[in-house]
Amino acid sequence: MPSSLSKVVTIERHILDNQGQHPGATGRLTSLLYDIALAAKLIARETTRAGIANVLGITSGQNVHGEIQQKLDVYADQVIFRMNDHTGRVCVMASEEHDDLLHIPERYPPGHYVLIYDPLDGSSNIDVNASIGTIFAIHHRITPGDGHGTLEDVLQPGSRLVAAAYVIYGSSTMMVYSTGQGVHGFTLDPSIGEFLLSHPDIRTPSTGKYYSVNQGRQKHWSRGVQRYVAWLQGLDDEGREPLGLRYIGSMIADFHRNLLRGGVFLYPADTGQPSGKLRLTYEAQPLAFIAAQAGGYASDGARDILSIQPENLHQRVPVFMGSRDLVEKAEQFLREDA
Ligand code: P6P
Repeated sequence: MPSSLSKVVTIERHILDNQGQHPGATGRLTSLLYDIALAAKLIARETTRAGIANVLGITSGQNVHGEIQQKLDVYADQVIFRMNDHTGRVCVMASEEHDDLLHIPERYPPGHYVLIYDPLDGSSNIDVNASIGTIFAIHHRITPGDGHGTLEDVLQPGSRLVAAAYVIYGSSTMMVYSTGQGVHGFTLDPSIGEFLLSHPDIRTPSTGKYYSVNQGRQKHWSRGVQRYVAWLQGLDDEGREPLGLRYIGSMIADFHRNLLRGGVFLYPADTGQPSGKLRLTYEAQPLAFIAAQAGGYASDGARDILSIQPENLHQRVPVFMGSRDLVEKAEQFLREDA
């Protein structure tokens, strides 16, 4: 085989190759991940031409959080639902853009998996051409029977995730996923419309070069968080070099850079946001799963995010995630401050 072909590993090929490590695998998860990749390609196509395809700008609507919906938010949300509502692989979905569960239409058979997603995270950055992302979390259904999924199927701890993925629409479009067998990155080759393996077995360094936080909210943080960030800046020790501050206000972009280079992303609780800003089920849990699979860690400041039992679909959670040493240091400062 020509050497150039031996390097062409598509998502489907990689998942199928990996599937061998899942005894009793049926191929349903492989197909579901492929459906997700197709949705990502459609969203990528719109994001890369947003400025000319009249999909820039805002809609007249707001989402459940009172956030103004960007046209691309609505498009991405609809694409993901429609790519998965008829396949017979999903029993229920949930999206950042909808208050309630998204049920499979009666004309289609419900499936086995639960799909929870943030269709376009960081969408307020669309009009300024900053990288944005889509986040997916996949659970097995836990309620008996083969009918429609329920809220119980959705509100599971991250430790039970079957798979998680994110797509980053940046200088290139990448899909990063894990099914519990490590973390693997694929780059979209627009000339053939396929995601090709570009970052096999991603491991995040145990410590890092960057910290990512909205420094502008410093006066609203707890004393423990303020002391932690001062530590990251080396302000407590003349002899220790500071980490670089990298924060572009789009979590997927900050998370992805830190995953590859080492670092910590934090969105802590503060006086204005007592539970932080980020949502547990479709932002913190999937990224915590991926961080852990890459050798990193994600905490709410006190405990592993993957151990948290969600109480409701849109609950928020403080987030410290990335290089294990840096996240455990945050827990130490917050414990001392408790
Ligand atoms: P702030 C985008 O709205 C988002 O959910 C994340 O992608 C991002 O990291 C964060 O909010 C930015 O929030 O308060 O710093 O503007």
